[in-house]
Amino acid sequence: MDQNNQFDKFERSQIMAIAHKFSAKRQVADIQPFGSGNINDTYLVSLQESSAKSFILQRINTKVFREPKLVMQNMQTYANHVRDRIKNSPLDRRWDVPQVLQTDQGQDYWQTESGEFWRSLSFIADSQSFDVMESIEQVREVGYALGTFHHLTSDLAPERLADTLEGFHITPCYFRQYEEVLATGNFNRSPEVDYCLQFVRDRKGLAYILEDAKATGKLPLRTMHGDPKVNNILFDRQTKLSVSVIDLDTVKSGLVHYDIGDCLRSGCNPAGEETNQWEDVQFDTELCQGILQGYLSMAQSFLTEHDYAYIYDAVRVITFELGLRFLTDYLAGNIYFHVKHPEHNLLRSLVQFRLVKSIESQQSVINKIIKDIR
Ligand code: ADP
Ligand code: GN1
Ligand code: MG
Repeated sequence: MDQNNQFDKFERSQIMAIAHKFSAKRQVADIQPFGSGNINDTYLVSLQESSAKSFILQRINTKVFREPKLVMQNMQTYANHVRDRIKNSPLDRRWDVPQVLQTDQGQDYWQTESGEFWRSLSFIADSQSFDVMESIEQVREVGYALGTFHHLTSDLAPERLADTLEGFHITPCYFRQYEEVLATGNFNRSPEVDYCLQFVRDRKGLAYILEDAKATGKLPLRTMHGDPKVNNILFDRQTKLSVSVIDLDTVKSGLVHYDIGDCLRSGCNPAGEETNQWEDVQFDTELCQGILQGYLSMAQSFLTEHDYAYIYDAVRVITFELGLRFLTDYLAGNIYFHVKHPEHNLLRSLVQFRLVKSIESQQSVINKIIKDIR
């Protein structure tokens, strides 16, 4: 984990004051930028009473989530559903859901005069996240965590969830946005940019595979997480088991294949999506097997024949989609994802495209893993 949202003294005192609104009148001792999310600004708040628990404070990125109140509404719907489900049929191990904390005025968010939208969440005790997977045991746990999320929401009707981010994971929509930015011609050319443009030209058809399967009824709409990359899964520091899936802003109606693909593309890239060595990026099929073993231990009961048939496509499509999103953001001037330098999104897109190539070159191995594991 790194800390990408640095802040100055003035901002610090303002954030301390906001943290205090969620602290149930206890004194705030410190706030620190936390985690390595690309969208929201996240802080860990510690309190002066040594026995009091730290909590998470987040400034929601309202350029991305235009209706943050709907995000909070979905979080409550999700949390209530999972709490009831676990009460009625308990899991055989620890599983936590972040709780939304209230302000001293009883609201589940705080809006500043300038329109910033803040919320607080309980810190999942004794937990940590990892940007890159370190072992086969760990990836099995990542798979288990996503399987548990899908298992616990398999009876949460997706219509009960609001659409918090229109067009999210509809790959053809990203393609349209890319073409619009391209048409402006308002960006610098370089050998890397030309490589990416050619890469996208060669794979246009990829954008339609999952959406066509949805349109023809092969893949149904379900409740999806939307963003189950590995650092959105928390591990217990002692037992090393996964204990929670966080970053619930994009829980909504969609294809679980985008989740399966996202979990695989982020978990099976040992170099990590932030590497500078993009030419060395590889999709590791042993890790893929581990994730799928963990996932299917929870998901086997509700997956259909069609679901299995589209797993390979899911990982290829979502990896391509993310590369396309990074590339579009680079060409548009870095307006969506947090970046640390101007070429950051271009580099990220090269990493994802290299991963797509590696996935494609191992198609038969990946399909055999899927076939053997069922
Ligand atoms: P973003 O949408 O920017 O990715 P996240 O909600 O994923 O924001 O939070 C960023 C990071 O903060 C996570 O990867 C995780 O390390 C940490 N984090 C967020 N919520 C919690 C929580 N409730 N308990 C513990 N850690 C958390
Ligand atoms: C963003 O918020 P974070 O960092 O967990 C993005 C995902 C991307 C991911 C790539 C709402 O996730 O879709 O896959 O970056 N989230 C949103 O790292 O766009
Ligand atoms: Mg996140």
